[in-house]
Amino acid sequence: MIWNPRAEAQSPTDRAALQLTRLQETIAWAVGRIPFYWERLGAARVDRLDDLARLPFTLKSDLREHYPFGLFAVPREEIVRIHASSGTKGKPTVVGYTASDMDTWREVMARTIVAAGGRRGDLLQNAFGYGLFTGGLGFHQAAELIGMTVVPASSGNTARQCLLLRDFKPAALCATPSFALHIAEILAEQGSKPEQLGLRYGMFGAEPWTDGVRRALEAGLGCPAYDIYGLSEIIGPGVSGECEAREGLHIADDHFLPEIIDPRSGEPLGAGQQGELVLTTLTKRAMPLIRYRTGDVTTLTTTPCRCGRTSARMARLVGRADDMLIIKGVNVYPSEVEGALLGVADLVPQYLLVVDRTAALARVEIQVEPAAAFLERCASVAPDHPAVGKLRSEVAARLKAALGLSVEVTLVSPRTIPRSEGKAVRVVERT
Ligand code: DLL
Repeated sequence: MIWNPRAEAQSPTDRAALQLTRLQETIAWAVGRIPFYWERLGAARVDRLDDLARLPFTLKSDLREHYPFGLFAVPREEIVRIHASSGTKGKPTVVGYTASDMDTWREVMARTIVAAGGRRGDLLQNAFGYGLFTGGLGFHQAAELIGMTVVPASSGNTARQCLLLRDFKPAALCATPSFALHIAEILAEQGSKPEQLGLRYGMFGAEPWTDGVRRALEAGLGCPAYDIYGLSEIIGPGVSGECEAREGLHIADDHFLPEIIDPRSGEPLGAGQQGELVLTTLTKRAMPLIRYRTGDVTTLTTTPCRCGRTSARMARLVGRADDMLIIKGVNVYPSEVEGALLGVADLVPQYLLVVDRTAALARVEIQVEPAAAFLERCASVAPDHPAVGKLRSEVAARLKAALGLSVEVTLVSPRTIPRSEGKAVRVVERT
């Protein structure tokens, strides 16, 4: 089922015409109302979509420099909602929405929920955090629009989440993939069988996750897992999401125009080439953004999808350009480490990458935890136990093959690696 067939299955030619009109309107709106864009873009003219590539980028630092409300295009009184991203590096990034932006957000999020299987009347357990983070409310308001029953569980309190899953029997669960893994782990400990839960679909996002985590979630929760992407600066969740084909995430490109650029040179890259995703909002009124560098690394495709939606699709994210670690001259994304680890049956799907740069040559340690089956066989994580040695060598060999990097593997006791209730921290750098 398609939530809005007229928009989602629109012919590519009609959509391109719509995108151009909306782009011109957005530029005029931003230049006329936001001093930052007036100075940046002045008399810039866009006669064709390709002309966009000549305009300057907007960076996250531009948002920080205009903290908190300096990039709003409307008086504060016309803003009906404010959200902010977590701000691990200083002040949070603040975003605002007009009433019409809220309609847009509900619309694009409704599309992604329906693409994942959401239907009127379904019960949704929403385990994304409510608050300044866009996850909780982003799902909540769209699920209500569809006519679903929302359980606003919010993040955290894993035992309560498990109780609600067992007693309410929701059709769907949404959460960060790392928190959902933790929920699945506790359910298994409590002896709940995935098929008894009766979940029909799960919607996960807000952090990078691999197909290995997808398989672990599907096994642990007993339902297909769909990837949903978004970022507060652009709108929140709902920028893109997977359909039942799960061959890329459909971008709501009548609202957000995607480009892929080379993160070093800033030059545009073609379809199928991996690079940094740049997004331009086409309908946002409170805080339009032109050529916003997301920092997220992916590829774009416009090949037809069997679901009938005609939008551009993006591949599952490799990670963020700034999450890429350079270790002994080798470029490593945490997601590649995860991909290599998750094929090992004797490990639980949790890891911590510790990069110690205090010595001249960086030392990399990967901490992994044994699965219950391994502990039943050998009841030890001591490094000198032969089975532990064998497991450590297997993991080291896999990482070497996947990353070309020698990594020290430590098997830690069960539950040593901190479990996430929101966005997981998988990398610790000591400098
Ligand atoms: O994480 C919005 C969101 C909420 C998306 C719920 C999906 C579900 P921010 O907190 O602003 O917004 O963080 C945005 O998170 O630039 C990506 O680096 C990362 N991210 C979001 N979705 C995915 C995903 C929300 N599906 C940043 N896969 C983005 C990988 C993701 N990374």
